[in-house]
Amino acid sequence: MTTNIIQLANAVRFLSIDAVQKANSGHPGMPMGMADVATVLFKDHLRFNPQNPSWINRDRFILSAGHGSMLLYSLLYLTGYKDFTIEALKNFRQMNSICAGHPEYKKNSGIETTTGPLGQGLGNAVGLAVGEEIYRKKFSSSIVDHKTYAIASDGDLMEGISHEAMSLAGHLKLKNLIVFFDNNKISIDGPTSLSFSDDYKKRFESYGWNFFEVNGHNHKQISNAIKKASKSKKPNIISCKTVIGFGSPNKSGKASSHGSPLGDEEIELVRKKLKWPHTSFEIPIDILKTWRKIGERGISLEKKWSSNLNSKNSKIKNELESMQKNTKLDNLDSLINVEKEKYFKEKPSKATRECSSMTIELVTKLLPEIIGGSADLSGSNNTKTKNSKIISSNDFNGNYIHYGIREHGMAAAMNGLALYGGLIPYGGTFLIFSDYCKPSIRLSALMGLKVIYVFSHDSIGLGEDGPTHQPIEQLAGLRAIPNLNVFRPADMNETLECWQIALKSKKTPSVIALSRQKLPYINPFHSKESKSELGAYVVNTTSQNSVVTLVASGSEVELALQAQKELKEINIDSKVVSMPCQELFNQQNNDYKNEIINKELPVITIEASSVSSWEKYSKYNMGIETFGASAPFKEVYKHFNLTTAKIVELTKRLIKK
Ligand SMILES: Cc1ncc(C[n+]2csc(CCOP(=O)(O)OP(=O)(O)O)c2C)c(N)n1
Repeated sequence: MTTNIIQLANAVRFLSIDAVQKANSGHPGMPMGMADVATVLFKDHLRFNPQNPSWINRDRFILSAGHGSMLLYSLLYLTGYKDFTIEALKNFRQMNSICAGHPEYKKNSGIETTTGPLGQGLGNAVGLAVGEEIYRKKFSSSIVDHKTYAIASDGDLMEGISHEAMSLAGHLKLKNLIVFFDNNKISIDGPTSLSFSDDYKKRFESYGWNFFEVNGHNHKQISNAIKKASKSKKPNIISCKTVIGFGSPNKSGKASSHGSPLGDEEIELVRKKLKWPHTSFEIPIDILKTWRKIGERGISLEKKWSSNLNSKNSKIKNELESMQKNTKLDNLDSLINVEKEKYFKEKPSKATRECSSMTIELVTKLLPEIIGGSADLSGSNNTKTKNSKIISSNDFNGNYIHYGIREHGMAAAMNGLALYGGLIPYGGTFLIFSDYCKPSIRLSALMGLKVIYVFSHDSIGLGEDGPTHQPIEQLAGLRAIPNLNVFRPADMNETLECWQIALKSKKTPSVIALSRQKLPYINPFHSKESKSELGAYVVNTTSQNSVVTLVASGSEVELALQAQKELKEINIDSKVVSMPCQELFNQQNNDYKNEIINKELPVITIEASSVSSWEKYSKYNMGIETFGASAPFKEVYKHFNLTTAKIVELTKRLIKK
């Protein structure tokens, strides 16, 4: 241990202490405890370039224990990331500050992912490490060969998601993944012994990880463990025995340092104890210079890397660029249009999960950067196609991951894949189990990532599996998430269009809910323009003077169209609207919205699901407000009064005929 490195670590500690104190809120204990580990990592191991935070071959650094955000912000400031000025640090936790309470992903800033919900960062790190393997395989280790580092706390490792994520990483032998476990044995309620007695070593080794143990305040031990981990053939976890609130005479080793400012008096005592005589936010120039030099090393690292890349065949360089920027997406529209035209002629009656499969097969031919998968429901979600090539521990030259029954881990890993750069992940399970992915879906939306969730078996239409498997409130719950497009296509045409929108979407993740049961082709006219892009459109009107509007999504569009026929037989004219995406419809101008849903006439909405997300369009909502039932699907529909007879009956009542 040289004095210098202790001072470097203390700079991280005191910036964290001071920022939390100034904000009068935050978590000083974790950054104080992990400052040594982070300093060794950034000083001697991490490859990064603050001048270009998006350099594709940088090592990724994920702070899964997001509550320790000041650790990250201090490091980004000290090493010279331009968004992280001393002023920004002083604005910790204030409105619009880059130094938010928990790290919030911002492209090109140095914050690789949004963390705070414990365990998510670890799941992201697994996805990022898979991303690295995929890129390395495609472009060779002379172009892509970097590590993914993460810091995980007791809380991260207690969360269920950590089991899924780490088990998957072990299975895939993600050797470039190195996790530091902040083993301070303290969480909010007190010592972790209150609730936890797992044997970590056995646990991690059984996943197929290397387990190292170091004193997290011993720089040499930390560095040696990183060196060993760097050469391994498996994922690595370095358990760092640390003291939370290190340096605080009265609060170190105690839960009291976890989540509140230390207080002025205690801070003075820490300054004395750690021999840091400087004022609040003051970093002596020599220490700052040393840190900045560490950051500057990245410039030459990247330069060297670039000249190596430039010396290669230009085809490789172009491919790398094309993959990162998804340039092949430019050809998507024409590809989709050809298919739309073809199916307009064929008018296939198919379950939309099959339509989705046909679309996936099509688009994966064009876009090698699409990385699919399923949580053990490939055949049911129809996510695996003839173009799917399995990714395994000995072959990352594929585009499909068997995630196993690990929905939460899958969703978090997909966020990591999307964050990697250029990769477009999609992953499947039943809509009912979207609940198992929900915390990660929320983060896809919060971060604005292009992640595509393929959720089949989207209603009581799945039939005999019964209420445990029949989603009721899931669509409404997903629609309540800001910045998430929830698609529920009705036929092949809409499925193609929904996939097209999802793939082109820049900052919004997508859910595509798909039927298990066969549905008719409902698209009445061929148009190159995407109708689904408007969120809703008129499928059929029996007269310009329709007296009722029937609005439905997915499988219930068929029901609405049948009811329309029956209404016509008794001289009631109606308009049927398909609404594959409420979020996109809500974004249209008022003229269009009024044209589609004329509120002067009765509007009936029909969806085999909770009605709560439809009440904004109408008072008359046909749906399901209880759990489902176990029976053949047509009977279940009848049981819940989702029938044409009931639509006709309600219409008659509303128009008083
Ligand atoms: C999913 C989730 N549950 C609960 C919390 C609230 N929370 C924040 S930190 C924390 C645990 C703190 O213990 P640890 O992870 O050991 O962090 P340390 O005390 O070492 O900083 C909890 C429960 C959270 N952020 N995420």
